[in-house]
Amino acid sequence: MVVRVSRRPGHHQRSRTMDGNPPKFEANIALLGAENVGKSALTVRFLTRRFIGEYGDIESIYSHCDTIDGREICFNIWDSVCPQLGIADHNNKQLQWADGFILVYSICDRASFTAVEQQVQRIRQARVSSSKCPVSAPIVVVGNKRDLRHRRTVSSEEGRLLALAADCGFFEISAAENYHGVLLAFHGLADLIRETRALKKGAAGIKGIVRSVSAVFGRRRSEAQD
Ligand SMILES: Nc1nc2c(ncn2[C@@H]2O[C@H](COP(=O)(O)OP(=O)(O)OP(=O)(O)O)[C@@H](O)[C@H]2O)c(=O)[nH]1
Ligand SMILES: [Mg+2]
Repeated sequence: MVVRVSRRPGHHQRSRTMDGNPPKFEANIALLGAENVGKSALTVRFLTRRFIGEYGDIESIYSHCDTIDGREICFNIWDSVCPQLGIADHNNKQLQWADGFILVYSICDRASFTAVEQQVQRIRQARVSSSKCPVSAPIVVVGNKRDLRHRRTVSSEEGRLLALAADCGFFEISAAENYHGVLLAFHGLADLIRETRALKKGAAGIKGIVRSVSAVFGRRRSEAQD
């Protein structure tokens, strides 16, 4: 397995805003899914707007900056290679690293849908058991290869229901046919990551207030006893 960090030309110039401040938002996104579902096709489409056709099997982490609603956002995208999914250590590394996940299946490959169902459970369980904060990492489920709907074995409803049941975003797209759907999936995940961070911050804020209030009242109580 090779993990290579590659940066797009111009990334360094764009990693700072015009007024010299660091980027407002940065997110680590891991793409997971069975073999041949189009993880690399999705990644390359998002990075270059192009569909090349064949992608090889190099596992990579790419950095990419973009502007959403006038705000700069930087993505680090881990395009994983399928066989690594079964290796616990590797999986854990990805779970620790990622702020959010894009889980990809092919609408023509039922086994790849089953793999996504299992991956959703794994991510939910890992985060709940390991994190002090009960907010789980956001997930977007992507049914790819929509252009091959005549060979479909997974209905749109099944994809939507899985996402609904596990509180994930859902998109059915074709990396081969167009860029827009791919863009929506990445930006949809960015929105969810932003919401999750706000929730965590809110929870930490409330904990902080409770701690301060307890400290003040604890002090008053001990002063009253003196
Ligand atoms: N028709 C069609 N083919 C696609 C689409 N996306 C990817 N493919 C093709 O599916 C094959 C696998 O695509 P990859 O992007 O390499 O899949 P992957 O999930 O990265 O595969 P591994 O890295 O081997 O796990 C390639 O031949 C792609 O051209 C799509 O939306 N429609
Ligand atoms: Mg690949």
